[in-house]
Amino acid sequence: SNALSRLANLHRHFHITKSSTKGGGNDNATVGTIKISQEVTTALANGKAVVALESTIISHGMPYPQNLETAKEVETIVKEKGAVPATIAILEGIPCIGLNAEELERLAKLGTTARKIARRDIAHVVATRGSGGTTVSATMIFASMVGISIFVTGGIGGVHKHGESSMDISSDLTELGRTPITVVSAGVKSILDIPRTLEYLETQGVSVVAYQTDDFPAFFTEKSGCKAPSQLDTPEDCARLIEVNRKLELKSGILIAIPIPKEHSVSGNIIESAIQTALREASDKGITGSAETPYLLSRVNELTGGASLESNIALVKNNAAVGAEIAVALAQIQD
Ligand code: PSU
Ligand code: MN
Repeated sequence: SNALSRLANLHRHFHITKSSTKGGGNDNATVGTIKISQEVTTALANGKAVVALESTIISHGMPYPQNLETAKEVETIVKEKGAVPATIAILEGIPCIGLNAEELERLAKLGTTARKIARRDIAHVVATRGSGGTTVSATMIFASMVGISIFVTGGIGGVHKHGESSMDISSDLTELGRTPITVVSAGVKSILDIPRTLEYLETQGVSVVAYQTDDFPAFFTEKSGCKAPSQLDTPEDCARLIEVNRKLELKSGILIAIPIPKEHSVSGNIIESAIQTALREASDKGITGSAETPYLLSRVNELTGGASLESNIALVKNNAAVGAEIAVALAQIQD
């Protein structure tokens, strides 16, 4: 199968440690090692559905202990839907595909003292034997390396407000343009410039699909007011799109945006005023670059009295359920 040949290919480039029980150090002899858990290795070898999960959401996206609880619940949801979860992170310089309970807890407790690892940070974190959560861009890279096609998160990065002058455009968007992974998210937060984010995704050639809606979702709210470029309504239709993208070797990514379930959405006014306050504070304090998104997330949570965190958790779980359904449908087509 496709996954098998990928794994075989990976063996030629990396020393793969399949054990999932020990964290293990990283000396020069093992730089280049990628650790894939036994469960994930078996699933990939057998063409079973696998869902990758990012880990910056654990280290920088949510406070402890909600981050750990959510990470575990998301893995459980993926399993209940019949897929194998593969949370991806770098621990002591080793990229890990599939974390065990101890590793997950270690990362959750590190919180923002962990590195926030985007594409540009990977080599430095591995070389210096650091630990951290992988953002959407870095998680896509590792998922792609081992042959995982689908990856679930809460929200992706985008073009920041005033990004047209600051040039703060998340590397998530360029990664989606160059790596053939399907990212399942609840759209893009209105802490970002949503219309410009959609323009930039078009420039990058990313296939953007809204799920069961024609309005691109805005994370905390179901609608952004921006029309999505395309719509699909079932896991099977999404799986077919992914398979076509692969067969045509387009080599670009797919973004599937799932609206937050109505009962968990935050009132548009409450969230907008919290976002405006947080943006003003970030600007006053000179918080920019990779520190900006984590700052805004935690301030918005404080300003909404925890309501935004509750919504965030609910939408991630919903994305995990739909993402796993798509992964299962994809494994069936590829049989
Ligand atoms: N948006 C969220 N929660 C998150 C992130 C974004 O609602 O945790 C994280 C993701 O890991 C995403 C990263 O890939 O922030 C984007 O960061 P930046 O804007 O610095 O590119
Ligand atoms: Mn940035």
